[in-house]
Amino acid sequence: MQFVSCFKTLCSNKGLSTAFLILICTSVFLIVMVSWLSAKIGHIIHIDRNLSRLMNYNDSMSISLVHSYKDGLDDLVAERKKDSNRLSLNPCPETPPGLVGKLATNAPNITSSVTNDDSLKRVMYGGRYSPEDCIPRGSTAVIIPYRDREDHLNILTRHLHNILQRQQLNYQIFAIEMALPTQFNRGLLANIGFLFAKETGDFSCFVIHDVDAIMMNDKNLYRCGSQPRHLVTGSTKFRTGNNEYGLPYDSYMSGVIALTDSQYTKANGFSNVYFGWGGEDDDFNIRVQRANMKFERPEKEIGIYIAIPHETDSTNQKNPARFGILDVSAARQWIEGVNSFINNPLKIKYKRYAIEYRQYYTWLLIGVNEAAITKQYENFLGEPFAV
Ligand code: BGN
Repeated sequence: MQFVSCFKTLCSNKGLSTAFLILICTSVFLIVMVSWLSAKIGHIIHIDRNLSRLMNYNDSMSISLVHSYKDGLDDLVAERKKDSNRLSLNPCPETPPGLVGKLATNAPNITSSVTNDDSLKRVMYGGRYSPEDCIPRGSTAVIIPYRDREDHLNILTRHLHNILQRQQLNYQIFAIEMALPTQFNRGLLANIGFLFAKETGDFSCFVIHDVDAIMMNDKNLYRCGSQPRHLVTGSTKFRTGNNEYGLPYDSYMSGVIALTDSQYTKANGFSNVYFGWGGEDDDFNIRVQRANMKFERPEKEIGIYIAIPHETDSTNQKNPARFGILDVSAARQWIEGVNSFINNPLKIKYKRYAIEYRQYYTWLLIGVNEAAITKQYENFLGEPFAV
């Protein structure tokens, strides 16, 4: 009662009611400001925590640039929300229902950089996707080591988003670029990409993917198996006579491969000492065999790829030392590989110059010192190298 009479007095007095109004407005303003600020501070703390997690990962690396990190985190939150909604969903079917099989060579994603495809609208920043209507059977990290081929990367990533969504996969695409002036080193970038992907998410399958390999049959599922998988049964890169899709030799295990964490780790990943073109893939195949595993391929008509034609890259010259390096592959297998970036007396130093959560892929720019690495392993590089 006392409160009501007090209110009446306030309203009847013009000066007092203005003061009362100002008081209410200020309080509302303060409440809004405090909630906004605490949300903002929460976000900043969230970013800091994640950054320090990245920075502690390897004491020999440093981050000089970190872009779009906030966007990545926003998506992550959205993803988590989706996850909790998904709990009431059924697992995705063993065979995804929307697959069409062999693709037409003139499919738009293959020939140009499509921007209005519906699948692209569903991609989350950093090139991530998770099916909305079923629980995916595992999740795949696609790792693309490359340099200076943005045009190919744009075609490939758009194409992959289109197909991997039809395959009902939970996936993220990582593009791992080697900074100049070092010669390109595909094996080393694959290892760093593998470790980065493991740090980023919980992946059950890791696909190491050439930047110019365009999958031509969507039944080629980007999932792992009980053995490492070579997903290429033929490519236009190795066209022979009337055979549109060929392989250069039977033990060729390159282009696109899929391994679980334990398969990749058991082989100790790729060798890190192949700078320039050639050899690292043959070495990896031998590593897999020495670790008592064997690559398997899908059926012939399923593993077909178009290779995007390109000029020879001046910073990926044929490596004349590759024959000698391959000769002593066995001596190096357990002393250098993916373990070179974790706990190893002969740890390889590298720098993460940049991490960007781009629209269609997560981009990592890596710097290494070629001379230092070569010196580090000089006794394990075979004869011709010494010449
Ligand atoms: C091979 C290369 C592979 C390459 C294929 C297909 C070597 C090692 C020689 C000891 N291997 O000749 O790296 O993927 O051609 O182009 O050079």
